[in-house]
Amino acid sequence: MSVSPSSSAPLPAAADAVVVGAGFGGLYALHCLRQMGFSAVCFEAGDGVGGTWYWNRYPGARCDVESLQYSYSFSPELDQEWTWSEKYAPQAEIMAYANHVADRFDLRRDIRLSTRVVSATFDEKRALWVVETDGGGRVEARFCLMAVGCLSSANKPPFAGMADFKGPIYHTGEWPKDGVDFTGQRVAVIGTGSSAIQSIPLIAEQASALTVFQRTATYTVPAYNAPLDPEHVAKVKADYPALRARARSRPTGFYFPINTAPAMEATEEERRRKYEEAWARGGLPFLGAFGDLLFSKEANDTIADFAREKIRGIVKDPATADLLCPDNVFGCKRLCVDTDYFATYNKPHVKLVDVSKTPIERFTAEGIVVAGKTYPADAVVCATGFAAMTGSYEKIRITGRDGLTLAEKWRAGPRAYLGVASAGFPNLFMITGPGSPSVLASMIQAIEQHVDWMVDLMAHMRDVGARTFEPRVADEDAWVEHVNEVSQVSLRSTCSSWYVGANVPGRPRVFMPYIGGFPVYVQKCNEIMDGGYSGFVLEGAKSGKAAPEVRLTKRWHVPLDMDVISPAMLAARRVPVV
Ligand code: N01
Repeated sequence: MSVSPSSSAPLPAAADAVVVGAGFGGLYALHCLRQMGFSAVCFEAGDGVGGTWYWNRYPGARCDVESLQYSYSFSPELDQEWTWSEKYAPQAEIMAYANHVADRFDLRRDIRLSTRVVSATFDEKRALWVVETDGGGRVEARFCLMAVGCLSSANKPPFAGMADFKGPIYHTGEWPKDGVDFTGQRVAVIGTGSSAIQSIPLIAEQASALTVFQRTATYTVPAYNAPLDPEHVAKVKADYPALRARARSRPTGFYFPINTAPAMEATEEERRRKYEEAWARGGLPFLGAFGDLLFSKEANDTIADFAREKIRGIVKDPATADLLCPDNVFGCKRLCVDTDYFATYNKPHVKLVDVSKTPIERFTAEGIVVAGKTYPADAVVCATGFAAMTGSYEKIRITGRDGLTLAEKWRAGPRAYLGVASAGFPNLFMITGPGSPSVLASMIQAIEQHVDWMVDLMAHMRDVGARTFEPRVADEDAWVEHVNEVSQVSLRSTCSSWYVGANVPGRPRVFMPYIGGFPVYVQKCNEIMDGGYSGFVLEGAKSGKAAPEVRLTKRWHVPLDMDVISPAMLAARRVPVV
């Protein structure tokens, strides 16, 4: 892969905007800012672009939204010229795509790699953000766009005795650039979330012994990943805009068949047929087999029973199969998508250790101790996930009005209006921040919608001469309450997942993403924009200002797909989000 170097020119003292992070959010933000005539500097801690895909290089890492939709939709030319090789693109190909985008849109000249932002401080008098980096760099900017990612800050549980362990300890979210060869080694994997489920089958192919430490069993659906059929790709490309438009009107921002009928209105035979059909298609759309699976426990029990039956049908040892069968709500934690995950436990050198009741006691030089027994290992893989949604904000000292830090403001849980901005922090944007659909939508579409909306707001502020924008506290409070209220309707709020911050001890328990449906959220953003940014204070705006001009956001002004988001569903806040 040939890449042009990022900027080595002297850092400008000032820019219209600082972008923090050069993942998919940061890259698109840079592109849009340029398009609208704003100058920008983007800082990236990694030595390459790609964000979470840069760091998550563990074996088997790949997207689980189909590649033809897990990609930017803003450029018809890009859609035509890029060709994905597999149904679910592997990490290396997603990285190649991110690098291609950086080159094709000439983004690198504004990106500073290997540079971590350590603080962002709002200077109230001058209405400027002062952004400082670990290398001593400093830039002042009117706007700060946080493109720090939702799942980027690794969760590293501090197991006792880790320093004593004689072998290497890896985290899936900070995988070594040159890869790891486990051939002939005894490997321990801690965790059974998406990262573990993708990596375990491949680690098992190399390792001489593999021990998996499971705290919570996981539901996972087969990926049936395969090379993409060129005819299918050509068909999609012949009418790509139509697919993109359909995706935009769907609850998750990507398109797949959804059956909105309630599960309990079907007969047992009909339900089974639907589940079998959906299982045969595989992937996240399995949860779209019926419309009420995340709203009715009775309905959910039927899909959970079906999934447990599948596990028992694959795993030969009944005791291991029992341990692998989750007993919580199906899809409550993020559903996983796998290739040969359960079958891996049929291999004689793969063992599962239950740490749900007897947690990992400690590491020793030789391995990992559970209930007084040492499980020997030459290497340990922590597939222990992320401090989701807010973890990357916590790593930067962000100080707003009156010296208030974001960490202090968010101590009891994140508070942000629409998940795009937080009162007390003027001119600070949060791309896919807490309170927006973010991780419950196809991430790249969620990013694009946010960035389009944000840059349109910046352009409007320029039109009307506003110095700052900031949410009104009352509107922010009402939004946070709404996000919480909508989450209560879904069974997803009922378990200890990273959606509620429960995977990291000590974090406040708050359902962080907006679960009311991506297009419903987009409509709300559009309404707020069309209403002259109601809910926001635009300080310094000239009176008699014109209505905001809809620029980049135009493509998000699409009607809801009433086949899957009916008025009744909207009234009951039961929009099926898989
Ligand atoms: O992290 P996770 P992940 N002792 O939090 C366990 C996205 N993603 O990196 O469930 C023992 O899901 C923890 O146990 P428990 C996707 O959105 C996407 O796998 O908390 N175990 C759990 O089993 C995903 O949901 C892809 O009880 C401990 C595991 O570690 C999100 O990222 C691929 C422990 C962590 O699972 C996070 O996935 C990968 C402890 N002290 C990730 N602490 C795609 O396919 C934690 N665990 C696109």
